[in-house]
Amino acid sequence: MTSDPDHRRVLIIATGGTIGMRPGFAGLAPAGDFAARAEHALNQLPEARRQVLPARRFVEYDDPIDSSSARPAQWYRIAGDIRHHLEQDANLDGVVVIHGTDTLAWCGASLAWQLSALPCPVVMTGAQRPLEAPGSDGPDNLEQALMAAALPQLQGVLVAFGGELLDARFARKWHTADNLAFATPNAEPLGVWRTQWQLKDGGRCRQPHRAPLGAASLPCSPAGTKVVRLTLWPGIEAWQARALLQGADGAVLEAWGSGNLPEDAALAQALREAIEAGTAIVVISQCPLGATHLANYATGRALAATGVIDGSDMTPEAAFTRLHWLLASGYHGDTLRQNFHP
Ligand code: ASN
Repeated sequence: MTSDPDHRRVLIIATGGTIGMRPGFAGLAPAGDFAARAEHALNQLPEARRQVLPARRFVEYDDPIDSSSARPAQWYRIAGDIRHHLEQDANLDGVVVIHGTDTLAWCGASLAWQLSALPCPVVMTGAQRPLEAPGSDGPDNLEQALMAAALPQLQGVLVAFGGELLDARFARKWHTADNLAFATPNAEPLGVWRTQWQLKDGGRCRQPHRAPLGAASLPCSPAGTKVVRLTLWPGIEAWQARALLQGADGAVLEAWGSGNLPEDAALAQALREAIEAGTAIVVISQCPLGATHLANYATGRALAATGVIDGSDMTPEAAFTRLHWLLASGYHGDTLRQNFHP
């Protein structure tokens, strides 16, 4: 551990992503030695900024990945590691997770469901460019994540990126290249960085519209859990939906507007059959802003009548990861439905 005047202590778990990549013949690829490289980058910060950084220690995965290759098992691994280290070291004040941006929002949402009862904040960050690239956003993001993880008033899983602090349950990757890579279309940022974090509303997270389950250590069978994403397109046919839903434990149905299905009895029947066969289907909107209102239109009511679970204003990332986690933890049928909508 490095030391700091206020003795705040943060654990950094480095899982991969562009921030730790190095250029190679085939393009940017994951590289090791993250702790030393990150410390070197932090050492380049002006003295006044370095001095207020919390004490920190690193846990570096020896198989860092491009997060475009992440599978749900990775989310469960990271949550397990966070729990393990917090149990081992009661003096930790926060955790930073270094992650690739491509699926950071997915991992962040999953961690939020899994780690609902943690005593300290978990802050996800990464970068659009490697630490050593000219003009990299990596050092600033790392600094901002460390500073957020050391704030005693914060809790839950957060994303610190490009000068904004976001609630991970609502976050989405919003830009392929900008420093401001994430957005929470259905929630205000929790804070903005102006040489230090300025928290809005004291940094309080928006109340979850679904109460988190308290049991953080439920048995998980991630490998055996199959969740699919079914995005409607104009002209989708029942056989196409049926093919995707075949054998799925769960599905996130991204419907039109306020939650509408094409007027197609065969398509509605395909959904009904899947639900009767045990597939849990959560419906959300394809619109990035706003919530579903299934009762508005006849087409929405037809969808509601199939027995889908209404995901309201959840992002695809939030709906998918919550469904995956509940299913992997053994919830199904009515129990799953009740816990999705407490
Ligand atoms: N492909 C990278 C990743 O997700 C993108 C990044 O981190 N900026 O690991």
